[in-house]
Amino acid sequence: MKKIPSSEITPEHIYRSRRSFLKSLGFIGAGAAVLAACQGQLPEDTSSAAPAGGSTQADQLTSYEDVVSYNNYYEFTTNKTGVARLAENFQTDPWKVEVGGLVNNPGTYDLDRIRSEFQPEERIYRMRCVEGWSMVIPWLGFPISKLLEQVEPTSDAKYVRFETLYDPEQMPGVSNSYFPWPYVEGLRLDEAMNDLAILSTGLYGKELLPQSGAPIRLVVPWKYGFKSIKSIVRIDLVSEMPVSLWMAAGPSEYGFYANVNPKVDHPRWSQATERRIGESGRIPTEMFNGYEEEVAALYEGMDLAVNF
Ligand SMILES: Nc1nc2c(c(=O)[nH]1)N[C@H]1C(S)=C(S)[C@@H](COP(=O)(O)O)O[C@H]1N2
Ligand SMILES: [Mo]
Repeated sequence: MKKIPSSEITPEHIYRSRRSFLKSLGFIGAGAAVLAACQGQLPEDTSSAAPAGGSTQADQLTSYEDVVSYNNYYEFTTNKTGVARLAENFQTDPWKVEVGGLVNNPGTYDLDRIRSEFQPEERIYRMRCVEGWSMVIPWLGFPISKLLEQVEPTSDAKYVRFETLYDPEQMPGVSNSYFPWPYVEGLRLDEAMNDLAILSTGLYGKELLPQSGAPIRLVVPWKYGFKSIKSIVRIDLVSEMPVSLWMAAGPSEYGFYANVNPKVDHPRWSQATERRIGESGRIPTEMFNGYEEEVAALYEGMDLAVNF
C-alpha cells in the first residue's frame, strides 16, 4: 500500500486557518446556492470546501484528536472511547473490495487500484449520528459514482449493497450476537450516484485509521452516521432493497433511508438538535443535515415520516 508523503499531510492548524479564510470570504455558512455558484471560481487550494448547505452556523472543523478517539464501530466495541485502542492492530493491508452483482464489469479493487483510478480529494462534510452528536470532518474521498460508472450497473440494478469485513479474530465486538453480522448497509442507486456520496480512504490528509473505517468506508453526509459503513469488503448492485444491520436489529427505529430530519423523531428521542463534539451546548439539526439543496429532489413525493 502506498503511503501518503508527509508533504501532503495538512496539519490541523492549516485546515483551521484555511477554513476561517473561506469563512471570511463568505463561502462557509452562506448557503448552498452561493457555494454552488462560486465553486468553479475558487482558487485551487480552497476548492475543497464542501457544500455548506443552508447552515447559519459557523462550521468549525472537529479536531483530529476528537475524530479519531470518539467512534462508533460495533465490531470492536459499543464503547465509543474504546474503539481506537481495540482496533489499533486491525490489518488493512492488503485489502480487496469485490464489486459485483448486477453489473457488466465486476471487479476486484485493491487499495492501489482505488487510489490510482479514483484519486481521492478533500471533501469537508458534516456528519450526524442518529444518537444526536455530530462532527465536521475533512474527508479524503471520491464519488462512488466513479466506481459505479466503471462497473456498469445493468438495467435491473436498483440498489447498492455494502458489506463490512467480518473477522472474529480481529473484531472482539462481533461476539455480541444481538447484532446480525456482518454489518450491511444500502443505498438506492440514484442516491449512490449523487455527487455528495463518497467512498473515503482518509481524513485530515492522512489515511484512515482503523477506528474511522480503514482502509475504505462510505460517507453519506445527508444521512445518519450509521449509513456510512466502515471497512468495506463487498459492494453489490442488487434489484431488491437491502436489509441493513440496523433495519434487522431494530426495524421500528431504523429504516432504510435514515435521512437526517429534525422533524421526524427517533421513537425514543427527539432529532431536533445535536451536540457538536468538542463544542458546548446544542445546535438545531438541519433538514438533510444541511444538504437539502443537493439531495431533496431524490425524495420528491415521498412521505419521509413513513420512509424514515
Ligand atoms: N462497519 C461499521 N460501520 C459503521 C458503524 C459500525 O458500528 N460498524 N457505526 C456507524 C455509526 S452509528 C456511525 S455514527 C459512524 C461513526 O463514524 P466515525 O466513528 O468515523 O465518527 O460509523 C458508522 N459505520
Ligand atoms: Mo451513529
